[in-house]
Amino acid sequence: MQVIRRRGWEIPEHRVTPEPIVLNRRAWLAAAGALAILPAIARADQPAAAAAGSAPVNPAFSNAGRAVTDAKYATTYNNYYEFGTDKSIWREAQALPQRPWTIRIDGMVGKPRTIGIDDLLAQIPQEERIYRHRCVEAWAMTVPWTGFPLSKLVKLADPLASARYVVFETAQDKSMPGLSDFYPWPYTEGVTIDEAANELAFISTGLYGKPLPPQNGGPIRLTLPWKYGFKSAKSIVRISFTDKRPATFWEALQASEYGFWANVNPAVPHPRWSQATERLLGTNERIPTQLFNGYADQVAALYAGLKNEKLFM
Ligand SMILES: Nc1nc2c(c(=O)[nH]1)N[C@H]1C(S)=C(S)[C@@H](COP(=O)(O)O)O[C@H]1N2
Ligand SMILES: [Mo]
Repeated sequence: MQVIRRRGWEIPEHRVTPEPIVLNRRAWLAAAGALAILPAIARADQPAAAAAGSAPVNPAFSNAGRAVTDAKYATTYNNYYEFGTDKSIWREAQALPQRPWTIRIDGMVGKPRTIGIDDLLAQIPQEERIYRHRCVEAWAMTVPWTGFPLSKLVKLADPLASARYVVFETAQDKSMPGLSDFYPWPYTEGVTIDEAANELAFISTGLYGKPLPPQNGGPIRLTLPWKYGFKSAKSIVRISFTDKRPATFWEALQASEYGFWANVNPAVPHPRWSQATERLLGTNERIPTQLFNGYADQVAALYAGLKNEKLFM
């Protein structure tokens, strides 16, 4: 990953968030939620609606304490190395087919299997959550994701009691020019079983009330708001359970810069830059970075027993 270079089209704007529009959308979503009490027969063909990315807002995550980033920035400024190392791969990423899409569930599970994404969406109710996102490169955004808690997917996968880590492997597709580069593909990330069980750990299938765009990791990605963004693996095709800590993509590439834990911490600089502040996409405002990206109350306890681990990078 490289140091931020400001692109011509990242013109600072005064207020990226058209708050009334966000509120209107929420009101609309609330109305859509009210429709959900219609008889089941009216919902029998809902997988299409679920796949469309809109779902009722979870009130516990309806306010991330920051203005929501304008969708045009979050969907056109992306890290997706399979498509190339610069931030403007969103057009190229449109070539990644979003259907059919299957996810292999294997390793230490009761019954290894492959599940189609629409099957999965039909089995787990969707909700919307507004989360802050902090890239290790010191840019940040605040966006509404649609999806479901990772814990629900773990439950469905039915891991053995001896499983200690959940490993996510992501797509390798012929539409991806970056796969010819020397990186240790496939992009792999992992969390502990305890991290996966945390309320904040989320699987995203939508963004801004629409299906998750390919450049943001469509059709299905991980979203871990207290960790640096590289942990949130995009376009997942395989979820494995294991008792050994996995070799993850960025750690394999450069362990001194991108560690397994990667919890956001303003006090631990990246070897090549400070992590004390972050730049908000859209406004380019620079604000202080918070420990665990401001989610310490929900996640700090996960790491209480790991004093000797290199926790934050
Ligand atoms: N498969 C895959 N997942 C990935 C990446 C990637 O290059 N490939 N980049 C990561 C990084 S560094 C960040 S910051 C986030 C960016 O997500 P966004 O483009 O939706 O903002 O995706 C993460 N997930
Ligand atoms: Mo990142």
